[in-house]
Amino acid sequence: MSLRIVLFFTLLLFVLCPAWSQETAAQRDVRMQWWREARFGLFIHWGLYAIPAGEWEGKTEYGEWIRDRARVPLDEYDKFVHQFNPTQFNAEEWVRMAKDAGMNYIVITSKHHDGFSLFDSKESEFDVMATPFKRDILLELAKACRKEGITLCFYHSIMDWHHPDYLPRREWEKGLRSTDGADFNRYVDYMKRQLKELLTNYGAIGVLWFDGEWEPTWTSAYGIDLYDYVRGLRPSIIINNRVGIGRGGMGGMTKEGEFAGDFGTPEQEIPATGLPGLDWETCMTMNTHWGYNKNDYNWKSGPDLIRTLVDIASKGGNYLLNVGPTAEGLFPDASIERLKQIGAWMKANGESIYGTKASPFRNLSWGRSTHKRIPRGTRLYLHVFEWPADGDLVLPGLLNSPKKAYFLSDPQKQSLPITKKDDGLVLALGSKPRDPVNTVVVLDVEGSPEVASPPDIVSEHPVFLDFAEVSFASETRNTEIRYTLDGSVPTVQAPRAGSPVRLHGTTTVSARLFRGGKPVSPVNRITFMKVAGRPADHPQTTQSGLSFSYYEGEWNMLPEFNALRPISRGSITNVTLSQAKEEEHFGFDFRGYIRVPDDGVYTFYCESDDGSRLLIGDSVVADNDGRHAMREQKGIIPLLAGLHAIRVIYFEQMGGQGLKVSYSGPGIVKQEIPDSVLFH
Ligand code: FHN
Repeated sequence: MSLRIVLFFTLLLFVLCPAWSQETAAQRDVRMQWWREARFGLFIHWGLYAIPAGEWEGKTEYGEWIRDRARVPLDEYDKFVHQFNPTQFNAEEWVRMAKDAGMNYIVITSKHHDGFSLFDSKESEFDVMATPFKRDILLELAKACRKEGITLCFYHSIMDWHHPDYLPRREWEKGLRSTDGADFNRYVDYMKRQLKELLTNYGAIGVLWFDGEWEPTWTSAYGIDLYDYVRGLRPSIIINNRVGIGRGGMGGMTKEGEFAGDFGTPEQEIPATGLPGLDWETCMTMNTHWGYNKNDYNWKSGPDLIRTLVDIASKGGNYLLNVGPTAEGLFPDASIERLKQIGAWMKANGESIYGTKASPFRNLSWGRSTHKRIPRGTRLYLHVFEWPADGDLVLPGLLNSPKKAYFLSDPQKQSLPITKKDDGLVLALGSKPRDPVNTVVVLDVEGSPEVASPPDIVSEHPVFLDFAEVSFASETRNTEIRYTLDGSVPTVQAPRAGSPVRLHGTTTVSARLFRGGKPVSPVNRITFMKVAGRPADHPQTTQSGLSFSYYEGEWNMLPEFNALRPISRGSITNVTLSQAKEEEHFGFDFRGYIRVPDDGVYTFYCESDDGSRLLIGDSVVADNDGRHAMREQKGIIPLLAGLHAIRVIYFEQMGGQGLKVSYSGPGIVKQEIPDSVLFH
């Protein structure tokens, strides 16, 4: 085959599937390395919304969403362009505060949902050069970051409430802003041209942090194309999972099978455990708003923020902590104070965060741990939040041979006494913590971390009606599980776990790992309760389906519907939102009976955006209250065969909406509750 043909097919391959989609794991590790080691960054939400500072027509609860939440007409909001003049803005001061806080990167809003560009964009008149300030804020920030060795990153919103080609319009402005002539593809081209400006004119950019990906016009195809486009401009750039549509709500991780970008983005929450093999970053506010709100005094304390940073790092994640600057260009004093507190702790302990990996322990009652590899061993950083009353710190299940332990803040690194116990190590720390917020103890051990976590004791439910089957599991190699059924501590003489054990009455099951005839893990203990099922109800029901009451109002949590007057009532085949008269600010109260075929333990699931709750009789079984994207909560209840009163309540505040109710039970795999089992 001639060289020309080979070159042609090589080029074709590159065009059809860009190099990064062929990126090897090793190449990806190189690209992600700085970000994984950085661990801690500053989020900055800044724009025109800092001018109203959360207040509009006497209400003070707004933030960066003020144009939408307060329903500010476009021409009214655009007037802020003529007021934006942050004369006290000093990029070097901002970057210095971030660096002194121990932060390694800054993610700033190049454009938030309101469509205002915080940079000099040749593609838009709605940018910082149209304001009295007339300075390219991002260019000044880029120079300051380069000077201080901080990586600059951009947050860029896909959703755009200003550009005429962006669709959909806000619900409330559909009558105010025509969609005639709007061309979404033309908007995507505009967004790409702005991104080219951002990735060409401001030097090396570390991360593109997309957001506002949840509206129906944005698709996975657009997301993958945008990812490829951006990587084509900057092959080494890192892009979050909000470039696509695969994010699972505020939990932030990518749903199975969806395009995942380069890292997950939990928002205002931290995954319950580490997520091995996944890159993720939790973003959080210091108070309750991203954009500046002058009336928001609900500040998290410095110690809480430090422990949050440690908690996230101990699970292998990054922490992106937000500041919302004022219209004058200043960080709020409360933010500055907290950045200083964090910085003081990081100055003494940053080594225990940067470049570390997640804790090898499943959980530690007294704090957290992080670790990094050292020659022929592992350096464990033990973050002690709660000082042991007797001064002895227990490391449950640690199998490695210890080399040395000392306080990270001790310049002499004086050795701390170490005692090897059956199920772990004990470090004698003394009576007083060196740091009341978090004292870091360094423990060097031989080899890679090996922890004998307590074995899992597994059964379908913690309660049962007739009998339960219990099995045991552990990931720790070269060990055996021994168990008891009387609450006592398993010894080497106790039965060895094998086939499932059947329980016929309430039983406390205890299990422990043994190696070479010696216990090596803490004991795991669970009590399984034999319970009576809820007796069936005997209503005079004749009709299939449920009754419903429909309400309208503004709520942030589920209201007490019994105290409200419904807009309408009726009967309906199942739990659906089909009878809603509005897109937003409405609620439902569904009532009736569900027929369950057999005695047993049933699981009910409520998936909703926003809040929902499912009751059987007077018992709350699944509580999914609050404002959130589609999210599922579940609960169990033991029932006797027959009809049981069921009630589902729901509210939609604004943004996306949805409600899905499912169940599972004896002989019923998880499924949406069918019409056929509902009556009223
Ligand atoms: O709607 C935005 C919100 O304004 C803020 O930017 C957060 C921070 O990531 N993201 C979206 C809400 O999930």
